[in-house]
Amino acid sequence: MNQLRLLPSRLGAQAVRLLAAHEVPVFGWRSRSSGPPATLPSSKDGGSSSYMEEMYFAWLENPRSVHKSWDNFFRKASEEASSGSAQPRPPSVVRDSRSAVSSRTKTSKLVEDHLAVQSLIRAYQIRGHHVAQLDPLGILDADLDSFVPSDLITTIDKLAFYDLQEADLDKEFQLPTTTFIGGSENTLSLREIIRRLENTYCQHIGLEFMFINDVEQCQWIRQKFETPGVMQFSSEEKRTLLARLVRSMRFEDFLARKWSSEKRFGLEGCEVMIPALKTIIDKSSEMGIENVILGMPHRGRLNVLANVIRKDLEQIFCQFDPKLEAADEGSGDVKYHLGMYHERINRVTNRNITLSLVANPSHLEAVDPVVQGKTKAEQFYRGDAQGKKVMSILVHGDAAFAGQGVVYETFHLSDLPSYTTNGTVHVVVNNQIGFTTDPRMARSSPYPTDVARVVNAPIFHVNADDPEAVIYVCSVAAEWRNTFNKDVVVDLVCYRRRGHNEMDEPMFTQPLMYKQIHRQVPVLKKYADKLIAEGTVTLQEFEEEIAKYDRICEEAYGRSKDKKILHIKHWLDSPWPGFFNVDGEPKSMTCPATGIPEDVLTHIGSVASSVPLEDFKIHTGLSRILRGRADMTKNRTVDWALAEYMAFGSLLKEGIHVRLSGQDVERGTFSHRHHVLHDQEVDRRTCVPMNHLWPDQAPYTVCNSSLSEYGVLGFELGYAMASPNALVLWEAQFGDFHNTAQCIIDQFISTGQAKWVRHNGIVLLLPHGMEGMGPEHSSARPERFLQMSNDDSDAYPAFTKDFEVSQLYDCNWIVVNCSTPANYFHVLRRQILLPFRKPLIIFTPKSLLRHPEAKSSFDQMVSGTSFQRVIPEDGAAAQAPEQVQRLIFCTGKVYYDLVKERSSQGLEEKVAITRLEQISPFPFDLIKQEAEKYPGAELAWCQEEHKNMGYYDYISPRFMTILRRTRPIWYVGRDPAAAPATGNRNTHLVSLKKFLDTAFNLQAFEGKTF
Ligand SMILES: Cc1ncc(C[n+]2csc(CCOP(=O)(O)OP(=O)(O)O)c2C)c(N)n1
Ligand SMILES: [Mg+2]
Repeated sequence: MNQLRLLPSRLGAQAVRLLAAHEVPVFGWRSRSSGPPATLPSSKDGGSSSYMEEMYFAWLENPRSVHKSWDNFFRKASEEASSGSAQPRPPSVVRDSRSAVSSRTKTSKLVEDHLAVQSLIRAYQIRGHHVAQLDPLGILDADLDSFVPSDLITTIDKLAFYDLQEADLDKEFQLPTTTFIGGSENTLSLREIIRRLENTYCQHIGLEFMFINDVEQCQWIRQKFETPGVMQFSSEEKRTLLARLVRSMRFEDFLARKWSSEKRFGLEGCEVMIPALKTIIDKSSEMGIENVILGMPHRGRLNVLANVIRKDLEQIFCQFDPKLEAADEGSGDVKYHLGMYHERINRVTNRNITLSLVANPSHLEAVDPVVQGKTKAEQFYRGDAQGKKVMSILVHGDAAFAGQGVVYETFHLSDLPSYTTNGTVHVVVNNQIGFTTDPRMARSSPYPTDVARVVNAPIFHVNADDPEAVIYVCSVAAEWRNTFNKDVVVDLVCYRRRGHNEMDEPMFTQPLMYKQIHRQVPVLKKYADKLIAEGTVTLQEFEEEIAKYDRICEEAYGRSKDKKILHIKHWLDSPWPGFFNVDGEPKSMTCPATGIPEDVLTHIGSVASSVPLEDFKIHTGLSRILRGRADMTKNRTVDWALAEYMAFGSLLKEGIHVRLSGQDVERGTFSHRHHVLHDQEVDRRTCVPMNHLWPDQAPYTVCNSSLSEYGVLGFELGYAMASPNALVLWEAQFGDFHNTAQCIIDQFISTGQAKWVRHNGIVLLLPHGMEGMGPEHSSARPERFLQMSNDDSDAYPAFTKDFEVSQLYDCNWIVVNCSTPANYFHVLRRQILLPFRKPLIIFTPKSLLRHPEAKSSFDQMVSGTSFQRVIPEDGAAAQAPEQVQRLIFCTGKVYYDLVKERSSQGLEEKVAITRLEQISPFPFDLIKQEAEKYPGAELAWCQEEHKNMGYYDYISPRFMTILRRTRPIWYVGRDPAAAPATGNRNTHLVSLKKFLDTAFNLQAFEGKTF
């Protein structure tokens, strides 16, 4: 690319290099070897390059059609290029070319000077932020580099870079259409041009936006910041800003005074974040936003709760009381992780606004996709397809924003049709440190915000000690979001007055920075002094404002002492009005039968085997599949895919929105689902038959996701958070890939209710099974989910009437491995018919999807039928249980291997096989019944997974408890191993045969003790 250059020859080699680094080649050279190579300023936003391009193409057609100066110019450039001298040239060559300029005509000089000035303007637009004064401490470079771009006129002598001289400063230049610095003027002197550019681009705001591939958007930003006098505030606005700063600062001071040794992750050094967030909210409310969903980390969170969300102060203060008792179930969470939901009138706009702060774990940035999912769902339920009513704001720390991969994954959801929230405002608290780590050791990108460039989000860096600049930037950011419905980043370059938390000594690791911080005048004082000096407020008014807020805090503190009990429910970020009773309890403790009338099954089956759109040509292979579905429906049977169809379709009929998301879920990784039909002749013409079931059905969304697990699972979890009346499913391509979303599973799904009393009914579909495909793609790691299940292995349960449902209510999640399509159908429906919500983990099949035996009859799905937690033996062995010598318990696909082997050995009467379909919570009652039914049988657990994996470690102590340790439960399965499966097909088959032999060797455990 480097040799592709053509610039006015008088721009020195360095200029050529610098511009080339930021510009794109725009000339469509006929071929690299035949024509002169070129790089010119991008034409995408118009300006000089387009003009030059025009000239160039005209010159190519006919050299005489352009002015002589252009002819000379292109001729010379062509010669240079073909002689190879377009490479950066030594200064002597540059000087030579400059002297050539002097011989040019006056017109040529005029054109070239104008081009130079255009380049200069563009240089500021592109690189001005590198020299903007962003660090309030004045000691660091926000972009981690002290270089000063050569093409910014930081000293007079740098005019020479453009072959301009001091004498040119007072010459008037025509302004290009790509700048707004002129206001109503079309021309300005060079001196004024430079002054205005410096003002816009090199003061307390640093703008990064010239990478955006859209002229209109670039123009919009230029207009917002370049237009003279844009940053003016009324005295009312200034007073509001001051009052907000007072609250922000005095809140932290108050906590520091009352609880000097408590962690609170104070905001000191970035107090401006409170007015910043409030401005974004005010401005958005003004533009019609009614619901703002916030996600943020620890820093300043209490302050945001108090001063942005407006949580009662006493509710916050009482959290510092060590004697406060918990009233709710679960373990709760620390105060700076809790969420919040609040509806109120926005005082600036006088409109209703709902604010929610999503509870989050300590894992930084993990909440980002969750907030996006919740936002998407809220937009969906309100029919707000454009995001005009609901929006999200994400606050980030500088180190986390740069370091955590989920930030990137979340950005990549921002423009996907089924995942977009129509623009998020990101606010980075860039205190230039992460715990004890210097950013120079923590990131390789110049700014912590560079990740946002991948989605063409503009990035506004701003010195956080200039509150007016911050407010202006935030208001533009909110407007940007509302205008273009795209993400935008506000980078608050600030400092951290104290250690990482209030107990930390920052001087251990950042001595020089903290020496400066100790000298730093707090922003409130600086701003108050400014307003007092300019006469906007008096000292007395300022002091009264402080006293007023201090009094508010003191009074709330007094009231907080009366609070003896903490209700985590008061910190719920997503209330579900009407779902629970007034005490927040389920309205019943029953689960209705999950079967459905046969005519509904038949109807869904017929739609699932049809193409509801006219003139829609599907693939012949798919026609075959649809015919198969029609046959099954006629024969009153279902396979896995059809059972899923029946479950989704019937819920849609009942008004339940269903959303299935994950990689390639539309077709299904195993090509079994086909929920989206593609017209074979018309590009992008698709049909989702599931949305053609009934005229008044709920909508069905099925969407192939980006190739992310962490981001997408977090998103779906957030989506499921918004309403209990939706079945939200995330499918892993193969079950093992869930481990890249482990943080969402551990920190939210498994523990969310215990920490935040928040129910969530998300369903995880995890393809699982040892099928000789090697160690990858085999195991969805059931052992991990089971190890995190909270049911007690050692407590002998009390078998009350509602044991089944109360067990479900008490658990942290439900783990199932269904062996029949009907049971899969029932468990999906039960998920919604339960009077509460729990995450559901389903290990789903691969080969069983097409296994001829793995079919269910309509009889197992019609009204009156239900999910079977255990499927007991129902063959010959069950007819004469006292004859049975061995009762094998198993789960999932291995059942079919066991049945086949039993049959081949003719052991149907001696060996019973019972399937555990709901593994957790453990169906103690049914297992007890089964074991007691076969009093003379040895009990064995058979699994295809290795012994240290799968289910054995979970079921074994539970069997012991329910059998009161009177009978052993023998293990049959693969030996312990490090990898989940072998990569060798033969080893796989040998080990399968080996454990099947053991399963039916009735002497295998003779003489063994337990
Ligand atoms: C995923 C994750 N890794 C590590 C930590 C531990 N940790 C807590 S705060 C912090 C530093 C965060 O720095 P930054 O994002 O700049 O926020 P700041 O505290 O400076 O506001 C670290 C490493 C964490 N909470 N989450
Ligand atoms: Mg930081």
